[in-house]
Amino acid sequence: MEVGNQETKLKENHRAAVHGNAEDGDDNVAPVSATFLTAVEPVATDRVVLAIDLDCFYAQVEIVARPELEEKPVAVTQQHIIVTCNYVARKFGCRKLMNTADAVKSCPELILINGEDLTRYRAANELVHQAVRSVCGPSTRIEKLGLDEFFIDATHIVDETIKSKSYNYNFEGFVYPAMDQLSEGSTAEDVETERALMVGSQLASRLRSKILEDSELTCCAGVANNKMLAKLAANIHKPNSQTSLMPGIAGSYVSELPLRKLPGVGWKASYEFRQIFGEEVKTAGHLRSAYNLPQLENVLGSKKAAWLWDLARGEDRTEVKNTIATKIVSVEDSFKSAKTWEEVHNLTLKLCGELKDRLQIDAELHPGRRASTLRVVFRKAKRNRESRSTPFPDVEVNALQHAMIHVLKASGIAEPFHLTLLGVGACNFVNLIPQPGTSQLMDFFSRKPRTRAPECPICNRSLPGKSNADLNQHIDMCLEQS
Ligand code: TTP
Ligand code: MG
Repeated sequence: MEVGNQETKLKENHRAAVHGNAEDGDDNVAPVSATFLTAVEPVATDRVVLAIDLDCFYAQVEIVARPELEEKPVAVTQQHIIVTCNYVARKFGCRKLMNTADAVKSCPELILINGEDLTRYRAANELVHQAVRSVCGPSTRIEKLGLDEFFIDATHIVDETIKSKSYNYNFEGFVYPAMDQLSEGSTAEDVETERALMVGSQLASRLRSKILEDSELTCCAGVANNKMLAKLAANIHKPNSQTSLMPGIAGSYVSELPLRKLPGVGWKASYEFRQIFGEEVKTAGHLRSAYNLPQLENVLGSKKAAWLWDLARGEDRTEVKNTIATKIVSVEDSFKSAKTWEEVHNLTLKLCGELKDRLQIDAELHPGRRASTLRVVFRKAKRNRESRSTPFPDVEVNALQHAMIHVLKASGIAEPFHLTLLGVGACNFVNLIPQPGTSQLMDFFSRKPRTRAPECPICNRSLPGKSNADLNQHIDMCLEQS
């Protein structure tokens, strides 16, 4: 069971020993906490990274579409290979990348589904991505790896949650190592790190619930101080679970792993390592006892040696890359009623200031992209929300506000108002950084953004040849539905 003795013990331990009480307003960290007897070389702990890995992804997508398959063994095939199978089939010995004939031999009841058309899996991936984005907000780095894995740099969310004291004193899901391997006596820094991971585990739990709610898909999550450890942590308890990996134990946990199991070490590299290091060097621990960094550099060259050396110690400084751009950056505010232009003026000023801040963050996350459309949303009294768009002005508060008010006036809004919601957003981003070998290079030199059909920022559909009014109507419809 996921929430068991281990968690209860941790709750008690943390409540009693780690941080005092969130409500008592005491920021001081208690000096005594849980730490690990077997700790070796602690890893850098300044970040909180989450890894999300969907369970038997293609098989789950198929089962969601055909719920009658849920209790049955199901495998998805591509060219006579099982690319994945559900956990019912795994109980019968079916495995990923097994030959279909062998899989059927070990499980004659196995239901085979052709998974060569990826459309459904891509759509499910997008749903999951939207769910992750909606929980983490627009300024969080989210990196997509393949169709079923995501890394999230949760550092700033965790920091803010701790600052606002809006967290509980319990880890969600499993913690590695189990409580009986913990002992007393850690530094204030360890306590801070544990607290950050604990808050990260609560975020991971919210993410998993949201993913399930929006896509009906279960997943595993790992919570740790870097990408590599988060990915390893996600694999500790499968399926439909989450695990937080404590930094004190990370080095010794990684030591036990065969080199092939280190994230990023494929078959080719592990074969090469066997040739170079010999049969005795099976695990990361073996490697660390047999070589030091300069020796490793001698045999692998400096770049590869540095990479493997870090991996073998559970260290990973690589950033979570923001591979998925948000389609719309927006802010909105609802209120009882705004009745005058003066009130609208103040509200729009505030919103445009916030939008500018968000766009500055967006510019850091996606250097070179620029919004081409400003979208204004409003609601009159209890009516449905309406939206209008206009070409995007400068990213300056006054220019944004001027454009926003212009749009509101043009939409026929006039005193006496009864506005209950106002919002403003930037969308239809175009990339001004040239992609070598594409027509964008020419666009860049002529300083013009690439022209393309406008896209609905909600459903992402391309809407060529639509008038502004049609576009607005389409987006309103999507907003309503979403
Ligand atoms: P994985 O995450 O490796 O596996 P999984 O999600 O099916 O199962 P698990 O519960 O162990 O995480 O791969 C994700 C999807 O990628 C998988 O559902 C099918 C597809 N896939 C391929 O297309 N080719 C492959 O070689 C593998 C391993 C997976
Ligand atoms: Mg998976």
